[in-house]
Amino acid sequence: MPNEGLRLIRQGLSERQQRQLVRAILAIAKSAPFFKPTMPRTGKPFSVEMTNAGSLGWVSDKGGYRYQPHHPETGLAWPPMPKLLLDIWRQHADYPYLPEACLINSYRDKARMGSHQDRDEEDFEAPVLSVSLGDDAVFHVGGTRRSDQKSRMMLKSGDIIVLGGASRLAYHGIDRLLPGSSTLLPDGGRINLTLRRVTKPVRG
Ligand code: MD6
Ligand code: FE
Repeated sequence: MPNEGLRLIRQGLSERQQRQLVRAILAIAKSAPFFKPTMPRTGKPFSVEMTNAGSLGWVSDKGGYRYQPHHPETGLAWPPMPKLLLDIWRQHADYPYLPEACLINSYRDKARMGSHQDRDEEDFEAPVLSVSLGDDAVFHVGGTRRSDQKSRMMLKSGDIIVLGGASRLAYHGIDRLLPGSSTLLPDGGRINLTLRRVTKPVRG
């Protein structure tokens, strides 16, 4: 079956919840400012800016892709994960342990996200859950080989995607934004949040 384990929950967040999350993210960005990650080998900057919340955050630079407990520029611990996100995870992730990282990607204008797998976590049993806020974006998802056929869908503000099971290691990315399609964010653009369990839980 194509894309088994992929769930798209259209309008999984109410408008009120979306506004609440935007406020939480703006507060996070005050103590953990958005930074521009770079590609490990080439040093080429990403077209998105990133920051994180939670006990671990995803970063990329000359040292490679990794999770670390502190911001790469300020050296400070990442701000705590907003409670609303933990509630969303409990509701939709179908996984008994809480996420440790919330990667916050900020897109403006022509920013995009090349096709990739999320595979820097220790445990692929846990899904990755994503929340979209702001402008519409064209999302693509394929199989576990880069060359597999891709399907495309429009992600709108408030939509949730869960990549789990057979889709946990599916290639996916963002082709482009539809600038000006949402008024949610004060400066326009799009923010995507991805919630991840990073370490293997100690099962009792
Ligand atoms: C984005 N999303 O929507 C990029 N990763 O901006 C992702 O890279 C992603 O949507 C893992 C699971 C769901 C996703
Ligand atoms: Fe991803």
